[in-house]
Amino acid sequence: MKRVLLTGAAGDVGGRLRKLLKPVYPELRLSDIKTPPGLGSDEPFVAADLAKIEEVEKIVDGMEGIIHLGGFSVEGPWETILQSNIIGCYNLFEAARRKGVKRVVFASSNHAIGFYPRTQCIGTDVTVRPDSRYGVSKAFGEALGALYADKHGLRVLCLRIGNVGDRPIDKRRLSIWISPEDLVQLVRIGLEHPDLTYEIFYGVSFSERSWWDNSRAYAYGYRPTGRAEDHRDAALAATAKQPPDPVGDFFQGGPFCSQEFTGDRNRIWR
Ligand code: 15L
Repeated sequence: MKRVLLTGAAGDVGGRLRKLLKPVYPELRLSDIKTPPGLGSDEPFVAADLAKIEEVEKIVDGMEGIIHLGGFSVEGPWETILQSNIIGCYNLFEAARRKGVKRVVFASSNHAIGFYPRTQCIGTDVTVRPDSRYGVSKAFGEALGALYADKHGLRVLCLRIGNVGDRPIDKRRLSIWISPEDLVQLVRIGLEHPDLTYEIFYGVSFSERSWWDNSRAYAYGYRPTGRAEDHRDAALAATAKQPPDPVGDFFQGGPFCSQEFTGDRNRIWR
């Protein structure tokens, strides 16, 4: 695998991946709607609006693999989610098919399953329970990936990413944090593993507090090096300063669940 495209290269996660992946894929092509900060002369960049398929076809042309981080990365108004994450994601998979791309690693999110309670450990085979329009768009992307894998033979890995950072920043993130290095490990499984056809993994480092059974990732050789519990004291201290959030603190998706919430928590899960 040589010719790899990274969408969403101007974002925080894109910026981290771009640096870590360059030694692995020296020809890495970057794309985003805006120019990434500090672009090097050895970093080919092609701007594209994901909502315009002609532009997406140009960025995927000649690529063997795609890491698709592009789109809107938090909850937003429907029109924003529709253009960036629904139409944009469709354009990405459809352009990949038209241009003969072999593999796509799709950045899904924990918010596709955010309305599971923290008391439950779930695998990747559960019914999706999105906690936001954003989470719905990630569930849509996972379904689209399955369609293109089953119908067109694209190899697709969906990563339900928890929270990427140098360390877990609060109690919730102790359960869902992933180090950038561990994310690279998962991305490389998606781009290189010979047996992969379609899979969903959780994008999470090692955590004793995990809410997720990530055995599918381990079966493909994933061996996380990040250990959330090493950062426990600072993360718990940060949460102790935050106001209580009865809905967000109960569900895996945290504040994405409590935002705009008008339901009855006890009717969803007891
Ligand atoms: C996500 O999916 C977001 O992209 C990221 O900004 C964080 O909010 C993360 O989830 C999280 O749940 O912490």
